[in-house]
Amino acid sequence: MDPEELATLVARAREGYWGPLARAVTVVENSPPWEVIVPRAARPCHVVGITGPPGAGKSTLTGRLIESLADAGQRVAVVAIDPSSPLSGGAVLGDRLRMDAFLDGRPGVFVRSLASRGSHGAVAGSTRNVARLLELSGLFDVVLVETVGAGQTEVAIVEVADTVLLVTVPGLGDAVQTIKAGLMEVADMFVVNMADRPGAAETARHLRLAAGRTGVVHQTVALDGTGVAELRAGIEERWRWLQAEGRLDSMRRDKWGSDAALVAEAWVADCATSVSLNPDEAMADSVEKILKEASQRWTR
Ligand SMILES: Nc1nc2c(ncn2[C@@H]2O[C@H](COP(=O)(O)OP(=O)(O)OP(=O)(O)O)[C@@H](O)[C@H]2O)c(=O)[nH]1
Ligand SMILES: [Mg+2]
Repeated sequence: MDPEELATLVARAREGYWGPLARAVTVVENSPPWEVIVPRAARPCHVVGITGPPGAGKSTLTGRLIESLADAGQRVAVVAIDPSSPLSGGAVLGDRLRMDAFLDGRPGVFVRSLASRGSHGAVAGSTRNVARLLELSGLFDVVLVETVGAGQTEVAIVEVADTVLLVTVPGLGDAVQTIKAGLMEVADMFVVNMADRPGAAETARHLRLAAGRTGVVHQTVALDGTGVAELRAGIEERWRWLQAEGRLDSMRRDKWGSDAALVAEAWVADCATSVSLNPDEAMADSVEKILKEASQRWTR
């Protein structure tokens, strides 16, 4: 995308026009991550990734968090990644409805669903750019990114999130599953949602042990908002902690490197689709062909 066009849209958005902001988001969303350069924002905002197994209550909890943050005078942008699977396509509208239920008459809340078209790597990369764009607009204090399901997209969101919130539900099985998914290591805060169900305290204990830290496990009932104020306070506390002593800056620097690696990976995967390979040749030869194609097509 033309950087000037993006700058114009962002400038209009800064004047408080939701239309240009929505258009800029669409442009960035639809551009492969290697084609967009989102300039660094002068003022950082807290990017919070909300992830966890399907059906854990992420959208419901996100809605509650929006409400709680907006009540506290925070301006919030929300990005929800829609499932690309036709089986779960119905969740798209469901997500919107549950989120919109909290938006009536609340200025400063921008909610956007992104379709997860294309390869995982490209989608994750574009989503990271959308989060950066929302930060750049200067219109928000917090950007929430809800990712659906399990896998690459979910883990890749880590590269853009300052805080990763892992939402689980009561039951040892689920906790173990999330650990297996490798999310345990990347999560900064844990939520046992559906705490109205039996076993919530036990799951919280289990998570606390597995995480090896204390005080980072919250229990919520997203349905009625129980525990959400405490969760918001925890999120705000972490933001204050990150901003102290240059922690945020050094963390973002580290993540920038791994993000670049992911974008490069997505680029190579994209190029690989147009290379004809032969299963009889050595793997190294196939890899070389792909890398050659990728470097030939790279024109910046
Ligand atoms: N009992 C109970 N049900 C809840 C709670 N939070 C959410 N739910 C219900 O759980 C179901 C799934 O909630 P969602 O918010 O759609 O969960 P999700 O994690 O966003 O789901 P996906 O986006 O499909 O992965 C809905 O029917 C909610 O009403 C809770 O705290 N307690
Ligand atoms: Mg959801």
